[in-house]
Amino acid sequence: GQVYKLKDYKPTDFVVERIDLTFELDPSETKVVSRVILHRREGVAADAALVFDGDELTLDSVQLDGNDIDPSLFDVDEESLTIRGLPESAPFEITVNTTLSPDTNTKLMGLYRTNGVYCTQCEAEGFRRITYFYDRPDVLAVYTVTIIAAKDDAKYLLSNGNFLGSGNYDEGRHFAAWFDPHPKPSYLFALVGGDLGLVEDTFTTMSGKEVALKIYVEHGKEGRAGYAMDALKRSMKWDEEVFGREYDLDIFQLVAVSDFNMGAMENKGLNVFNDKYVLADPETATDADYANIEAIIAHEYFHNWTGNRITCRDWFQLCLKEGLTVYRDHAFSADQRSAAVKRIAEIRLLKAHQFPEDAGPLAHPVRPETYKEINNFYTATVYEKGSEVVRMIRTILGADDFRKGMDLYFERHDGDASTIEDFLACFAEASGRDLKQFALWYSQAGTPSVSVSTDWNEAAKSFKVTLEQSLAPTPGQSRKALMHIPLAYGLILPDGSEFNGQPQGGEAGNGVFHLTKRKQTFSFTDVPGRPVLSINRGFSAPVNIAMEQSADDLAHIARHDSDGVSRWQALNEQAMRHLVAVSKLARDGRKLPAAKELAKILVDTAADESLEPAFRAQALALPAESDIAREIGSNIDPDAIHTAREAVLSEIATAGLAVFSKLADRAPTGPYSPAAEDAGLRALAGTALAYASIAEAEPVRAKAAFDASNNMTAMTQALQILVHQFPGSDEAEAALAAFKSRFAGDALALDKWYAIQAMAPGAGTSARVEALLESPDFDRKNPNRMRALIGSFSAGNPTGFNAPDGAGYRLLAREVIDIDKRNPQLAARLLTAMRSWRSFEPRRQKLARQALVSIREAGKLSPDVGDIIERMLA
Ligand code: DPP
Ligand code: ZN
Repeated sequence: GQVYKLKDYKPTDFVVERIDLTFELDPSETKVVSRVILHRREGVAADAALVFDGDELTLDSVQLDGNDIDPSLFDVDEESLTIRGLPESAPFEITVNTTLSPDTNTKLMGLYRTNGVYCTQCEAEGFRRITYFYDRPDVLAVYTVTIIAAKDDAKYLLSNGNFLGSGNYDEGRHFAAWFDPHPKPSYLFALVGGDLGLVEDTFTTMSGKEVALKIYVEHGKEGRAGYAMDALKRSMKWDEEVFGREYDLDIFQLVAVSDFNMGAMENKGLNVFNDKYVLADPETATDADYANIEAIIAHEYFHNWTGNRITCRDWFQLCLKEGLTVYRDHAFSADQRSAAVKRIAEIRLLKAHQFPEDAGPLAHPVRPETYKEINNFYTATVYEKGSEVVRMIRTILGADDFRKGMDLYFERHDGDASTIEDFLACFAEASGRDLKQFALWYSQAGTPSVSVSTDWNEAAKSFKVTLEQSLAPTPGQSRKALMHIPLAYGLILPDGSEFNGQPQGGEAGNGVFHLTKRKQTFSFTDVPGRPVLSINRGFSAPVNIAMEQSADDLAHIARHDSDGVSRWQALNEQAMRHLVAVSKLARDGRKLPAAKELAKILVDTAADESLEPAFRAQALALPAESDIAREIGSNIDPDAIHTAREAVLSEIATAGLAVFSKLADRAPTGPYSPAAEDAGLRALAGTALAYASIAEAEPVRAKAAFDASNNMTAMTQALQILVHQFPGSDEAEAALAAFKSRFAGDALALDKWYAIQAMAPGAGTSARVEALLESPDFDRKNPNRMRALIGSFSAGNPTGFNAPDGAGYRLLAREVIDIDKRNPQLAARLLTAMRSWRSFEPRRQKLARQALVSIREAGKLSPDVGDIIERMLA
């Protein structure tokens, strides 16, 4: 396939002025008429042809200013429509007539049907599956859309922008028309047609304009849209208060659909959502679901400014809108909930998903410089690391200059298709800082390492901190330049207070070391007593820290750091060290030492009523098996890690049984509220229930909790304990059966039932997954269901997926090959679960390679899967 390169960017030869679309919806023969007004860009040769993108289209006819174009003047191939002989300077109109079959569109890109509802997904390159057009983000146009459909097939006919009107069309059909005054790229186009339930509200913007808010869901699910509506209104208010951004249409619509490749899509004024991120009630959604809904509703809404009003010049700039919008949704969630607990969850997620990506064959810069298939770049690096980079800009500039830079960005680039250079220039200008070295965060892949050493001179009362940075080669980047790494720090004195003196040796204002050279030493004088260094506080930079720090020093940080996130980091670090050490011993078949100290500090934390319950739950959640594997880095034996981690869990559980059995009963008892406080109590109760069950080695307590549960959070906590810790027990099987019959017909709830079973540890799980795949109600076409079963198994079950006989790898390979025929984007995404295959011990590596090779040899692969396979095997 073709390789696209950032440096090859070139504007189009023709400029689009406006586009009018008419759809006659039909399940198998939808007619699309696209009328586009264009003119030749100044300086473009008079004989330059117009080349529109297209993909799997049936072209019926094409006209120039209303007359059929002579066949000698246009060509159609697999991916384009080329028209020659166009006017030299005058504007002209091209009309393209295409026919589509939404019912057979299984890629879920372009116009498709889900549960009888017509819907579109155009990002990144889906619009070219609707009509021939300049399907690229730098072509902005004003859209008018008319939709015609049978009344009984599609009651609501929706598109972007403001409503123009509707009425009867002909026998049994009606129409609706929409006009979006904001010029937009084609990837933000959307259309929905269907018979849906509607939930309505309004929002009054800061300038007093009333906006109609409409959420469309499947009939019967209206009662589950309330939380999403509430989150939407809070998002709209927050963006006004924190970023000064006001909504800009008369109406904001959101449609929940059950078959969707992504989480959601920010189409202008008409967001389309995976229903998993809209629908919630206490009976069917967990606290985590509520938090995700809040975050994703906010994320898509915030795109209205960071993404839609200011969009990307090309897909290399994807992080311009995604990294920035993730940063904004993180800030929103932090304001709505406990900021420390939210940050801890972000750090966990970044390390679990982005760090392994950056350390393996799929590593790429936050702004990639080449791609073969853009769908494969909606990654943790572009999103999560992209957000961290924006967060670092704020750390370096401070809150005030950061806001000034954002204001300037909005003011200067409103209506533009922009670049990272444009974005950075606003911050440089607003703050007077040179961000050239900092910009390397966008172009250099890989997670930097910073080694830290300290030197305390008791006689001189001086303390030195030496920092040294390095960055390993990544695919296509063998040499790396030195980066600007902002490391927040604190010096904690023996009495727990903080030392405030400023160091010599480099820039270090506001509690941040600015590491800009390979090696730098920061020297503090007049320090009253030996301080403990708390480094990379709050994870100010997404780096690996290498530092010899004693257990006592870590415990000192965990007890005294003024920053809650740092206290968690210290506890987590202590747990991680122990787990890595015992995992290596287990791999070598050696006896495992006790975890007394770790158990004590964790049990003390659990019992400490001065700490937030959610924080205690995070502290008690040991690093996952995959986190330990990442830390070990090579020659990984997942079974050894599992054995070692289970032993540690059991020791903590036994040491703290009295505390845990008390906490397990402390979930809130009143009516369910998804608010952070109650969710925190439930998280702690669930964690405590798990520990207590381990200590007791009996499923009775968890089964009682399952039977007594009156919300999905408590229910899945108990179910998971039963299925993972007591597999095959009568209690586990009874709970699974009860769950399944209670939620039969509720796809989102059943997804949890599949996921919990798929993540049950042990080599036996692949047989269970095989059996579940064959169950009669298993819908292979639904992406949520495939992710729940195959995705949870391959990405969330280290011992099951990496079973020593290779059965897990073979299962995934077979499914990827099969899914690829219908939905390449989903197939490629599921396949990335194998990105760290080279870090396993030799036997598993060999089996993993065989599975990957079997995909490569399977015949015709999609560009999506082909690209991932090629990079993973390179
Ligand atoms: N819908 C995806 C997101 O919002 C892609 N834009 O991140
Ligand atoms: Zn986004």
